[in-house]
Amino acid sequence: MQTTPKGFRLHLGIFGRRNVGKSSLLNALTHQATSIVSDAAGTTTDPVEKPMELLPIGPVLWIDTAGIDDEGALGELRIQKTKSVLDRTEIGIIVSTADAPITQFEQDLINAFRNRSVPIIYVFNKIDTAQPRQETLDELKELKIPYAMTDAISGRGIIDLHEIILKHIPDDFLTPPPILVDLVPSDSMVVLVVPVDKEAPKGRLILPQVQAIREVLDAHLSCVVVQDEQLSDVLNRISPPPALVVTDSQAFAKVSKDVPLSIPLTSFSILFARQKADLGIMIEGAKAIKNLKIGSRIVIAESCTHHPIEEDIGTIKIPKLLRQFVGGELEFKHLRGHEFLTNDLNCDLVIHCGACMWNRREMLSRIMYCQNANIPITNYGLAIAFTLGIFDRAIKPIIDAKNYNYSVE
Ligand SMILES: Nc1nc2c(ncn2[C@@H]2O[C@H](COP(=O)(O)OP(=O)(O)OP(=O)(O)O)[C@@H](O)[C@H]2O)c(=O)[nH]1
Ligand code: SF4
Ligand SMILES: [Mg+2]
Repeated sequence: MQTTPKGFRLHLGIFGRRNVGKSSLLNALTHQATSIVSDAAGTTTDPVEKPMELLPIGPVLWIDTAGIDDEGALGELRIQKTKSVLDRTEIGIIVSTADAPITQFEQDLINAFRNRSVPIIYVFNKIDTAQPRQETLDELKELKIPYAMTDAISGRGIIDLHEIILKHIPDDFLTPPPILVDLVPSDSMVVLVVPVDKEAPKGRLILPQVQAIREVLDAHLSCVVVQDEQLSDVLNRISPPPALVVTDSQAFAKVSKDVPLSIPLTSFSILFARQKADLGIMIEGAKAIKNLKIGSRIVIAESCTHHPIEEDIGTIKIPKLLRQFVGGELEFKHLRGHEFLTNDLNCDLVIHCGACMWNRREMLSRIMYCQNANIPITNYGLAIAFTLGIFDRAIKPIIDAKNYNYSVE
């Protein structure tokens, strides 16, 4: 249970002013002393994550945040960390003390979630000490925000809160967009090209490859998994030809030569732009590569902080392809992990990894930041396909299925 990757867990973020009982609420919800509680305001400084199984929906990730109504240098850092949790939250739980009004602080949280189409649940905590004001309840009714009343110490109201949470699970968590099975006929076979080079993890496959195989099996389709060296030989032996070939983007150049034009071809990374992000926007982002000039600024963002598998795709291969494409030097900035420089995205293009370890919400938040700043964003696979001149071919299987436009809500 604990090994379910975070990206598959429903992210439930707990937000609110300092000392309102956020950590106590997390402990009551998880029935464990997960987060440190004290009567000193500002006890939680870094986000506290707790993976758990929440019946009947399955794996979730609770995230307790630092109260962000404080000020000063340390406060700034906390604010950034809490905001980065907000970007990946799929249900926003806003906690306040029972008799407190909705101030600008809570309203800002409400607005941030609303801008992301993230369901909100309001929690009046410490109801053992006071009752919510009628005007606050009326305000929430007006805003159509459900609420629970809790005493996090005795556990009163926690079951009600669970029930409200269950009623507000986002649809795309319950029914995530498919990876590839909707792109091929129901009785078909697909070929997955998985190079096993020195960057591949020892003794295992990476998450997108495993997920694709699992989805094929769940749909009762079949697939052949090959390395790029064996691809030509395997294609010669398969009859009728496969309905689709999916390759690791790093092998795109060779694979696109080996796969006859009559066989649809795409990459894992492009499929994940659809599943984990918004393919329509990422396609437009890739097209912005043609506007790059010598000296253009490019942000290359990777979700993982340490990433031996694709390390040189972001730092070496993509920069090299782009330099060749524009015929000169470019300025690169590399970002890793959750911290996305929301107010320092001073660049002409963002190229993101496939974000396979993350939930879709976080990528949609990043897309939102880029759109607000008027900066095109694309991903590794699309950028590679574009610079290699095989872009139209690589996106065609998805365009043809007319099922690609998962837009940012
Ligand atoms: N009476 C009462 N006290 C509570 C309740 N929930 C939390 N407390 C107390 O309120 C104080 C703050 O609780 P925390 O859970 O640390 O609050 P927090 O919101 O996480 O605070 P920060 O991490 O500082 O932002 C502690 O002394 C708790 O014991 C409640 O429902 N009723
Ligand atoms: S860096 Fe991105 S694509 Fe690579 S494993 Fe991490 S989340 Fe997946
Ligand atoms: Mg706390």
